[in-house]
Parts: sequence; structure tokens; C-alpha cells
Amino acid sequence: MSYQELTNKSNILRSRIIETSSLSGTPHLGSCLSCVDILVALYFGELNIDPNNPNDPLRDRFILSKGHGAPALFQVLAMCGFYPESWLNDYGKDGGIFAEHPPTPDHLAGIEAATGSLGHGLPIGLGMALAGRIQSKQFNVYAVLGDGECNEGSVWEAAMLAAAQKVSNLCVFIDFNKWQATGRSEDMMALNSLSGKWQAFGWNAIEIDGHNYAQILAALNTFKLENTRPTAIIAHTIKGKGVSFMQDDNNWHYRIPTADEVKMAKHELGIVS
Ligand SMILES: Cc1ncc(C[n+]2csc(CCOP(=O)(O)OP(=O)(O)O)c2C)c(N)n1
Repeated sequence: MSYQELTNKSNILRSRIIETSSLSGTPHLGSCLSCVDILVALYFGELNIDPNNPNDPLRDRFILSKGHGAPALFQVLAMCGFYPESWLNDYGKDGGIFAEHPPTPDHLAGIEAATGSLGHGLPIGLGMALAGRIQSKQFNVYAVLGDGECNEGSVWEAAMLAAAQKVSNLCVFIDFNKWQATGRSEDMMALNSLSGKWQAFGWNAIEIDGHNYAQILAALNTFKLENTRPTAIIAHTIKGKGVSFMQDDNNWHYRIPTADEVKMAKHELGIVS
């Protein structure tokens, strides 16, 4: 798929995510928008998955460890064909499948782990990657973590074990948007050098622009050449990416867009409907 086609998909997804947030009155919009390009590159340029055979034992696994970005994951799975996009009209409704975080895998095709309590996705993914190796199954495990999520001790426990076990079929993206729920990540618990930390834990650490498809896909190729180390892709991103009045403004961690703001955002994204 060309970079232009990937960009078109990300614009559509951003627009749908913003509409969903507005209609359902649910937060985490900035968090979703910062990881859309990573998800698009993975789902349309990398993952070996088949919506018609979602439980194939040889499929690649993807875990959104920063589970509060669920609307982005739900929309990309719909776009891939795991279920009709219309199902997302029920997002955030009482009794529905689409809550603010990914449900357990038996509730929705394409979901590999129920996440939302930060710090769990990488340990779960490590377990899957180890299981694949033990069973001689050729698949890769990918996870997206937030930079604030890296404050969780369980992330570093899993990071140590993955390197010690030379789990080279495991690749994590850190959606490094420099914010967390209530402030700058650097002020909450300084992370720099984030790539230096992953390297010190024995990982192949790569720093990229997380909105640049050429760089995301090149990093994924580097991951696939690794035989002895897990890979951490430190993706520099912008919270709220794609909409001028949301970009790098952490109020959009919680704010719900009004109907007028949805219209303005869609206009900026080039989406007419
Ligand atoms: C264990 C745990 N503690 C607190 C929260 C509440 N929480 C939800 S999102 C968030 C901020 C996460 O920041 P980051 O990982 O940087 O993601 P971003 O939204 O900035 O992309 C927090 C603290 C949580 N979900 N899980």
C-alpha cells in the first residue's frame, strides 16, 4: 500500500474516532490520535492477520497496551473487516461490547487482550511470544505502550525478562507523545533517555517519527532482521495529531468535542460527509 493510501486511511480513522468520541461523550481523544499512524502501518503494512480467520494459531498478535486508546483500535479493526463499521454506533453504550477499553478476546474478533490497566500489555505479549517460540510457531507479537505507561514497574520487569530470554519475535512501540493524563511525562517521572533505557535493558531500540510511514515501516523491517533481541520502537508522536486545535494540547486527554468542533476537525482532515 502506498504512503498516500495509508495517509488516506489515517484521515478517515481520525475522523471516525473524533465523531465517536463526540457522540458517545467518551474521552482519550488525544491519546487515540497520537497512535493512529502506528496502527495504520501495522494493520495495513505489517500484521499477518485475516479477519475471516481471526483465531488462526499462526496469526501475528497485536496488543494495545495503552488500552484507553481503544476507539482507535476498534475503528482500525472495523476498517480491516473484523466487523461492520456500523457496530461502532454502539460505542460507549450500556450493555454493548464497545466499552472505553478493549474487552476480553472472546467478546470481539481481533482483540488479543483486555487492557486498560496500564502496564499489562507488554507482560501479556511477552507470554504470547514465548509461547509461540516454545510451540515452534512462526508469529510475531506487537504492542503499543504509552510513554506515561512506562512509569509502571511491570513494563520493566517484562522488558528485563524479554531480553534475558532473547525474545526476538516481540516488538513494542512506545507512543512517545510526551504527555500523560495530567501533565508532561517528563515532569511526572523523567524518562530521558527513553531509548537509552530500553537499550540498557538489552533491547534493540530505534527512534523514529511515529507519524512518518517510511520510518515506521523501515523500523519494522529492522525488527524482522533481529534474531537475538526484542525490539523497542520509540515513536516520537504528537498527542491529538491531525487536528490543529487538538495537537499537543493535553486538555484533549479528557475533553469531548462539540458538534462544531467535529465539523472543523473533519474539514481539516479533508473528510466530507
Ligand atoms: C494502572 C493504571 N493507572 C492509571 C490509569 C489511568 N490512566 C488512564 S490514561 C493515563 C495516562 C497514560 O499516559 P500515556 O501512557 O502517556 O498515554 P497517552 O494518553 O498520553 O497517550 C492514566 C494515568 C490506568 N488506566 N491504569
